[in-house]
Amino acid sequence: MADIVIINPRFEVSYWGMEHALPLVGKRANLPVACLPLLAALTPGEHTVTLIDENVEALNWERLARADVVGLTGMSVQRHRMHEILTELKRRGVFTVVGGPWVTVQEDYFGDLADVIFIGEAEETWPQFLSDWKQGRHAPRYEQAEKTDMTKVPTPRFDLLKMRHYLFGSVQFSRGCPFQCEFCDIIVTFGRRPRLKTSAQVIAELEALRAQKIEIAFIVDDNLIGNKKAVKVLLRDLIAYQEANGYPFDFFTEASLDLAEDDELLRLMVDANIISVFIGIESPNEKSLRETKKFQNVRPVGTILERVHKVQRAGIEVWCGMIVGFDNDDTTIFDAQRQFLKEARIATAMVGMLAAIPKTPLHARLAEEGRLDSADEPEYGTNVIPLQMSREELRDGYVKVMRDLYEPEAYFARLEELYLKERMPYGAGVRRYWRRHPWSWLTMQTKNLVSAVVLFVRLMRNIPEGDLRREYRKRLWRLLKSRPDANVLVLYLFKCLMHYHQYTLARQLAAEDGRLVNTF
Ligand code: B12
Ligand code: SF4
Repeated sequence: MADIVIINPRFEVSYWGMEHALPLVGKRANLPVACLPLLAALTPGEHTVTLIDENVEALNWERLARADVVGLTGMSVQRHRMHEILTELKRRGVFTVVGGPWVTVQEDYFGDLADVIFIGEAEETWPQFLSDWKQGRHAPRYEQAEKTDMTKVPTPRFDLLKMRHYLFGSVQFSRGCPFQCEFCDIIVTFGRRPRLKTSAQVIAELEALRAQKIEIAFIVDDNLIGNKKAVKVLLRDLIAYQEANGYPFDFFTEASLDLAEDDELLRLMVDANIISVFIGIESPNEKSLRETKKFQNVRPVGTILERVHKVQRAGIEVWCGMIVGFDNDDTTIFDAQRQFLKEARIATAMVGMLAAIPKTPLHARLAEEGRLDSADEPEYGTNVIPLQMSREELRDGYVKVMRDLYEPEAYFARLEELYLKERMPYGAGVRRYWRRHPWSWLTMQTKNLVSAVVLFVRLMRNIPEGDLRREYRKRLWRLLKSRPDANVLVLYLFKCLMHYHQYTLARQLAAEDGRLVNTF
């Protein structure tokens, strides 16, 4: 029997990390990384597993030194901390294993600090390693020959995490994405054939979250609609589950823009109460989209704007990822991005400089062209050397776009355009349910009002900048006058919270001594 500890190291500040906002509402992390509770569930019962999220609790080195195996996960924005932790564990003679998105694409990054590395999915390799380790004949590197059969993935052990410290929960329906974007490492790791769990697995996962009192969950799929036919079956069962249980969950997720081409899928997602979807739009520049093989965004089925508006009209808020610095981008791209996002009414837009992740086709192409900066932390924030502008122009343009997007006036103009002018039918699915269940509606309205008051008080008490507090009050008041609805009010308070993080991040980027944070 082994004493196993699996750690999610501390994150550096990032766009989605919400680090500037979380303390305002008494939370320590946005959501638990999905691999921790999953790896625990994959561990044979003869071993004991302890999960530690360093974003939630500090590491206890003495405790770690007693473990038989310490495992680390991590993304690019955790690599420095992973390195530090591994160095300390090595010093203490601890046996270490590393897996997750970063080591998967940068296998040699930790050198001898890691005794074993795992490349990609680990549903088969993790139990295999434990069996090998027990017999004293483990390999230094594990990689599955076949992609994971998602119908066999167990229910994550959320009970081993301190769930009360997270803002949201996480649940996974599928892995893989059928598209072929040149910069994307997801398809390199998880493949282009979407693989789904069964409805029974998903519902078991939701029940496990409910047992932890989680009400908002991120569906952490690479692309929820990678296999539209199969996901529709799942969504129908999810709707039945929501109906039968009084709509216990609000969801948000990630999907590709072709969502707008399928009315039935849109309706099912709305009915399942998926309230926001993150879409990789990347660029209003068609040439850049073609260059990067994002062909799903340039299909002759209407403009990108029309498609975004269609998703919004159905009742799902669109969040998006945008990229500047493609080979077909010159310095006019920055204004084009700003203009596009304004017209698209997208408040929550993560803009990043094109970055070449190792193992992607983009990385291979740029290496061949001699256009890669090999520094671990490139001076200009990305390892890509742009074609039609200087590195300074790219960096400064990116920082300025971020800064401009999150100026309160610009941000709330986008938000008000969507919620006050267009009056996006937010939460249309659950509202249909509430019309049939007025008692449930009343309970939720009351609950939302209480949450709104709590959130409002926290924001007003904890945001140090008086001008921002005034701005938020003004916008909330405007909302209340035009759309007095407790459900939308809570959402708006969340949007203020998110704004606070993004605004602070953008300001820090623009500061003279600010560290350049890219989305990679
Ligand atoms: C959902 C998601 C998010 C969510 C949730 C993040 C979270 N905290 O959990 C949100 C939207 C908040 C998010 C944010 C960010 N994300 Co993100 N995200 C994803 C996505 C789509 C799925 C991740 C997931 O939960 N998968 C499901 C779990 C079960 O899979 P897994 O973690 O890969 O684990 C499996 C294996 O890797 C392995 N494994 C993992 N760890 C370990 C450890 C050991 C010891 C072992 C044995 C095995 C093992 O076993 C698991 C089972 O097979 C991935 C893409 C992808 N498919 O990887 C990007 C991805 C991980 N994100 C990425 C990035 C860059 C970010 C941000 C930094 C972006 C930004 N600038 O804001 C932020 C970080 C914010 C933060 N502090 O949380 C990158 C990382 C790049 C890299 N190669 O390192 C990815 C790969 C996407 C991409 N290419 O851009 N993200
Ligand atoms: S749509 Fe998203 S997940 Fe799919 S290949 Fe493109 S970037 Fe990757």
